[in-house]
Amino acid sequence: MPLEAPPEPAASVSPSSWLGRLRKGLSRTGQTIGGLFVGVRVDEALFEELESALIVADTGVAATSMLLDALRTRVKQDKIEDAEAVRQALVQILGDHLRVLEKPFVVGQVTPLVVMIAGVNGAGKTTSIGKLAFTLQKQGAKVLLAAGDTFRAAARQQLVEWGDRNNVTVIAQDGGDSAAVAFDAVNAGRARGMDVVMVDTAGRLPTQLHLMDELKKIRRVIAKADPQAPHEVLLVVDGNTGQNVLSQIKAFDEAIGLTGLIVTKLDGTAKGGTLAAVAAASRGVRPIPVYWIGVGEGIEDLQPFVADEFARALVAD
Ligand SMILES: Nc1nc2c(ncn2[C@@H]2O[C@H](COP(=O)(O)OP(=O)(O)OP(=O)(O)O)[C@@H](O)[C@H]2O)c(=O)[nH]1
Ligand SMILES: [Mg+2]
Repeated sequence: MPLEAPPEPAASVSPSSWLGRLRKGLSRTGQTIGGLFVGVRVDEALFEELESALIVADTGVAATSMLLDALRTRVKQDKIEDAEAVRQALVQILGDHLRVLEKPFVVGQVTPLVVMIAGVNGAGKTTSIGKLAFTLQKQGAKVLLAAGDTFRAAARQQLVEWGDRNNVTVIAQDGGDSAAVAFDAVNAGRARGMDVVMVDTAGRLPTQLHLMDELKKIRRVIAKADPQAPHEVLLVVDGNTGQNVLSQIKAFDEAIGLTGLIVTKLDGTAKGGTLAAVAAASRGVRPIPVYWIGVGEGIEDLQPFVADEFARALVAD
């Protein structure tokens, strides 16, 4: 049975506070996208400015031209003459464009839900696991963590600290094999009636083929503990990565079959357009949803991705 809906957020994590951080991050382009629409006429110059601003925000050429075409059509059809109304139309069009990436992260249909986390070095994997443990626990889920990053003792320690903060158990081995840690964790998760088992892994570049092979092995060994697992294979990407994120997604997807993304550090990036590029690249292929976005370093700084909210933040007035 699906777990109950999450409780209302506390005042300290009101949507306005994290949306504010998201907006502030996304507006670091010097000139904000929303700012383009203030006190100007609706003419070709506005569309040109908008095109550059979207490119600067790393929206990519394909998504930028899709969005601009849709906006021009809308402006013409609806005979929009007011710049603020154009901004609002863009928010709507961008929200619709991003919706392909929106999908709720469902916990409780299988137990334990085994979640494998991968990504390049420093993307925010371990931090996101810590935040996610907090979020899922708040929804009533029993969570177990696996310190699959066995390369560095400090990495293990970092996850153990997140475990302490959340009061959840962390399965770890001294210098052991990461696939073995993951295997133990899935078995322990089942034996202890856990709802979610999250497996951290060491950072790696898609070009480090032996490390990509190791990731495949971790996936295979998890399936030996539970043939249906891992149920979720998440790639954590740094929101500052820009267009390179597309090749990261492709490489990790080919290696381990991704089911979703976590996009971090959106509180400090001017590259929010990247998600529009990801959405454009998802057209006609299996989209890999963005389950969560990271908007800070704190335990509560993880939010579900909501296309309309993101569009509003990116094109804030
Ligand atoms: N501002 C901000 N910082 C973040 C966010 N997510 C992670 N970080 C920071 O990014 C840094 C790296 O985070 P980690 O969680 O250690 O990244 P990792 O992917 O586990 O790194 P490796 O295990 O070394 O590959 C830390 O300083 C985090 O606090 C976020 O959403 N916003
Ligand atoms: Mg880590």
